[in-house]
Amino acid sequence: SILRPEAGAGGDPESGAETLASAVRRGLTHEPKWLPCRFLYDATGSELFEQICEQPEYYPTRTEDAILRDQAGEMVAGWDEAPVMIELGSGSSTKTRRLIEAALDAYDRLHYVPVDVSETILEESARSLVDDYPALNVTGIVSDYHTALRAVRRRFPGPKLVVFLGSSLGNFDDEDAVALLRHLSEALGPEDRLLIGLDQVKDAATLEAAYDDAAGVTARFSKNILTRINRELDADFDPDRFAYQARFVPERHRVEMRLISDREQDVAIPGAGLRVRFAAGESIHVENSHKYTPGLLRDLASRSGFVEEGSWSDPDRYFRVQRWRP
Ligand code: AVJ
Repeated sequence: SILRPEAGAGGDPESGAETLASAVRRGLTHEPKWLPCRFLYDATGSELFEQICEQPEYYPTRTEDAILRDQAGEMVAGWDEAPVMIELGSGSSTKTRRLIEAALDAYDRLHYVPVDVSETILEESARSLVDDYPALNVTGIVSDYHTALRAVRRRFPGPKLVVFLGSSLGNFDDEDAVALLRHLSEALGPEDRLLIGLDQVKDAATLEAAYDDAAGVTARFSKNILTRINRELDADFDPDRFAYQARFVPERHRVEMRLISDREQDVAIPGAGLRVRFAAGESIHVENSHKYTPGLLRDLASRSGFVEEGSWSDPDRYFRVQRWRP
């Protein structure tokens, strides 16, 4: 079944409430120019992201999958009966199958609750999971993370294992990451756990290649935000007049992704009531992908009201999955 909880009053601007037009007005009149990365994921952007995951340079997806393949049993152990497994930003749930299978092995049955803003993705993944695992019960929640957490607390009183994989938290700035995780730690009870997967700091060349693959898929993914603004706000961006750049900034422990105007140019965005001037070399900051070390993870956990309980990595230490208790 599918739940559609109502968002709370007020709401923060990144929670899904802000329209593209308003984000474009806010971001492209700001100095330096920027756009919220969640607008990268329209149908084309989601398709391109799937292709990114298959690029040889983009190691996070396959590395996390290998960690789960080998160590999922330990990650889901420790309860007398199956905790409800809540997955934030479930996407297509492929890696989650490792955890679902481990939990079904350990507990024989499982209630899996994927949370995603896309109802289509939820429906598709719920259907194929239910077809494949007769002992699995699936309830999808269509909402942003904050709204979902409130709904989960009301509806599922028993022990919970919240799963937040794929380095999805990597898109959040430090303060926003702590705010989300703090909200989560406050929503969880003493029997509940968080399983979080985050990409790790490594040499700049490996990181920059992962975010600027030779086939140009990540560049197309980033430029798709301009195409989307053209389509939805009737703008006249020429994506070919922007170069794509990915830079690792060690002080900020993140890869920063930008589109850089290759000349001085004006862009009309009627749907946002805006004309925007770009100087030659001026950039739009479109995404950050934060990278962690074991020390940064410990800080993140403690600032968010969590304590580390388990930690699993790959032989190269490229990626890490941790289990935290509130
Ligand atoms: C979906 C946030 C995990 O940061 O690795 C990949 C997004 N952007 N390539 C990441 C992304 C460009 C991805 N996350």
